[in-house]
Amino acid sequence: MLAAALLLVPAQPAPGEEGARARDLGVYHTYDEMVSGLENLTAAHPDIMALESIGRTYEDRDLWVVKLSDNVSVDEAEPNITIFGGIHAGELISVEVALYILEFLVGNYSLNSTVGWYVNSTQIWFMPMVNPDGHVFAEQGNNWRKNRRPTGGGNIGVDLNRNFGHLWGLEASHNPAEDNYCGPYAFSENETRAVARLVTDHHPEITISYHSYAPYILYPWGNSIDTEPVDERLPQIAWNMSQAMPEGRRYAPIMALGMYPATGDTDDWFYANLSILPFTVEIGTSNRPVDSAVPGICADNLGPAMYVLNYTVGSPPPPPPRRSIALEGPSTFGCVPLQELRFDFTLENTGEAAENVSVGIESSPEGWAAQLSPGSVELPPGESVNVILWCTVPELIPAGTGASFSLRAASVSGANASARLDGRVGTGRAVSIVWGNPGTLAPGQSASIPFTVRNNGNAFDNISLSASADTGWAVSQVASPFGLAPWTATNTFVRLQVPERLPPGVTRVNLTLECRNGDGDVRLNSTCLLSVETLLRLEWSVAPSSVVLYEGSKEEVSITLVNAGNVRERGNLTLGGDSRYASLDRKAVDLPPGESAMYVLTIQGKPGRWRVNISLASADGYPPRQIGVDCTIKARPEAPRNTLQDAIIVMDIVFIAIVIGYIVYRVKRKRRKGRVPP
Ligand code: 0X9
Ligand code: ZN
Repeated sequence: MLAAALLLVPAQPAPGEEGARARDLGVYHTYDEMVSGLENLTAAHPDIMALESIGRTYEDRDLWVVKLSDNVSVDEAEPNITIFGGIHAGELISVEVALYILEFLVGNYSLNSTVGWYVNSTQIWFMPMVNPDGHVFAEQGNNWRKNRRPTGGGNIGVDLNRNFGHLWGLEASHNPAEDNYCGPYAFSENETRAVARLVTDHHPEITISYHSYAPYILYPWGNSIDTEPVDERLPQIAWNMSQAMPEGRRYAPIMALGMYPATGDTDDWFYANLSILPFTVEIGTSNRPVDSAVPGICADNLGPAMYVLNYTVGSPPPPPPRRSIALEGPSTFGCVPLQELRFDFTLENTGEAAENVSVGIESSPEGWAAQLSPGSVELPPGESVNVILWCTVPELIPAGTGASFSLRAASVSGANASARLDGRVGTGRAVSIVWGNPGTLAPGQSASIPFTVRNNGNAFDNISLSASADTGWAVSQVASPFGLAPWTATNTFVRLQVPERLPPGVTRVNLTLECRNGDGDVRLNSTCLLSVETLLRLEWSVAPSSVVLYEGSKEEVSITLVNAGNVRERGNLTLGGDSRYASLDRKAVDLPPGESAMYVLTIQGKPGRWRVNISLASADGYPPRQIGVDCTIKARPEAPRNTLQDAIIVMDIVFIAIVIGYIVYRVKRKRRKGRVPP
């Protein structure tokens, strides 16, 4: 604004120039100063300003017009507004107000969003000095109103504000000598034709023509011939323009006719022919207020001009809500291989609208498989959510390796935020033991239990192992300490003496390895569950399998014992059952697995059937196992008899029986004969 104003500071007259032609106008612009000021301002703001001449005057001056708009080189479909000043030559303040409004808009274009909105959404045409010939004549100290074209009879000048075509000449002077001479015919003047072309070409919705002086804001009609009511918007806008001025210094909004009737002015023609809403602002109380009053007068007139812009395009749309998100979290970390990492980040919506945010992660180096939760979230303004980064440190990673995570949060709206987390892998020690399968062990076995020691850490480890088993079990050998490079493994074994005597069946035993590293820290205890099967299987074989003998004779039975189990069998054979006629040649048993021994069972005795039990009474507490042997002892047989002797014996018996039968018969007859009859 200040810069813009400086561009328009009037220059001192060049040395040698005629003072009469270029009198110092103080804060007021001469035509030349205005032209160079507009050229400078346009050069400084070529994006929004275009300076063009829309015609030339009788004295061959350019009629300058500035177009102010975005895309200034393009005629856009935006509302047009036209601002005029200096139609009447001596009304110097009217040029200053028009220039001031231009400077204000240009200077605040990129500083004030409302000004930016007005400039961007309209095309504003400034013609600050419609009557340059008259102005230059006034600059020379002359009291002048009209232009400077000779009109015959030694007269000069036409009142441009009487030369427009609506009801031309009806309420204006036809005397060329007079100040309000309307000219020989409508639009007889270059200036009025240029203005007519300008508004016809761009058809502004509203125009403001600055004049001085009377503190009025005028709207049509300005003549007394048109009697139909005007568009009701005219008095409303004029009223509001007035209200936009500082209280106490407001110009009265009245119909122009109320000032005085006249025809041929700009506004009646604009309104009648183009339906433009035209306003004439009669500035203040002087055509040329003292220099010191000029800035205040210009500022007072800013409000009505801004109101007109606002009326035309409204207020700027509210700025879009501020979009911003923030992502905060830790920035450094340390870790060891295989460590489960978790980091908490806070994602906050620091803007003014809901954000649909996705969070992504990149790991360097790759392979850390970092994950985020949640990956996307709907966040109302002002709210925040916890975003968790999960990651397992890779196993095979040397100490000192650097790693970094780049988190990037991006909203659908375009807001974004990022966070970075840098870390370093430290020394991590990890040892694992994997047991081989020792199978089922046997009692007394000297067993090798295989296992693998693996260094899963990223440091060299001196491994020392010590093994222990359940009470009574001897660990006879374990590998001496050995070095284990990172991520390597060693296969080794522990030797174990299985006790000889275990209860029959399966015995389970824990074998525990304690694994230490070089620092002596216990790193690992690993236990293997071993199974030992104690198999008792004594197989008896007896030959012959059943024994028959005669009393008085002796029979020997061969008893073979086979140890088909997996434990040594020790003890004594004992005889049980009907064992009084049986005896063993020996009793002691001591049979390693797989071996056999033979015993002799001798049977001798009285006739009968006898079952002899032979059982092993275990010296080791195993249950007795037995077998039975069936023995039959028969009586000694008599001398052999012949059949004749047997027949004689039978005949003897038959004879005796007959004799006895006869005697019995005889006795019974004698008793019957001696009886006396009754
Ligand atoms: O007479 C004019 O042209 C204007 N006033 S000035 O003092 N600046 O000369 C007023 C024009 C307003 N229109 C009508 N009153 N018709
Ligand atoms: Zn005027």
